[in-house]
Amino acid sequence: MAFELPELPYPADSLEPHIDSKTMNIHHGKHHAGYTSKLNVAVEGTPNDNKSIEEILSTLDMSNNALRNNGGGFFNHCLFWEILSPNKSEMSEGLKSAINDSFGSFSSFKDSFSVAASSQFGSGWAWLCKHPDGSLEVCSTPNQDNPLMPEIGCGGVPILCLDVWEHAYYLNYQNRRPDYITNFFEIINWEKVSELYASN
Ligand code: MN3
Repeated sequence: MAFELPELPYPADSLEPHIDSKTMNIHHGKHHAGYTSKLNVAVEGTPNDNKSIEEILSTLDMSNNALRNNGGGFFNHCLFWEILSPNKSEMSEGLKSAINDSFGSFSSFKDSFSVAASSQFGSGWAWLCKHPDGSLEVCSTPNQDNPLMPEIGCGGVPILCLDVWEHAYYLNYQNRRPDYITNFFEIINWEKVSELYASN
């Protein structure tokens, strides 16, 4: 059962001016498509062949670089497209109070997430994760690693993420990663993040 590249849930130009359509098209159609097909090569004929991506990542042998990089790349981008939206939405009361309980305020959460995203050296991701007790944690990971993988040092289920690889922003922002991070907050699908908070 092969993994499939999901369609973008909105038109590629609809996140402009925050993320430009050329970046979206290359990012989804080339980068994410590449991770997807290489993931399929990495699982074909192995015991991982019929497992969900979450199961593959949570039981990953971290020395299996093909699976680590392409499985991570597949999962991370699937989540990333889902938690973006051209439409403004409100977060649930449940998520709002979890953010206040874990960070003190939305503004402290935003600062903490922005620092995680800006201080990740080189390529990687920033994450908001939910622990089993409902509390939230912000962290960052290098390359295509993510919090589902073993030995990552940040735990829980990821419910929000930001791709800080240069391919995610360089055409529009060049070296201005901080501006990309600021604008990311204009296009977060809080309804989806709230759904993920409630269901995980
Ligand atoms: Mn990417």
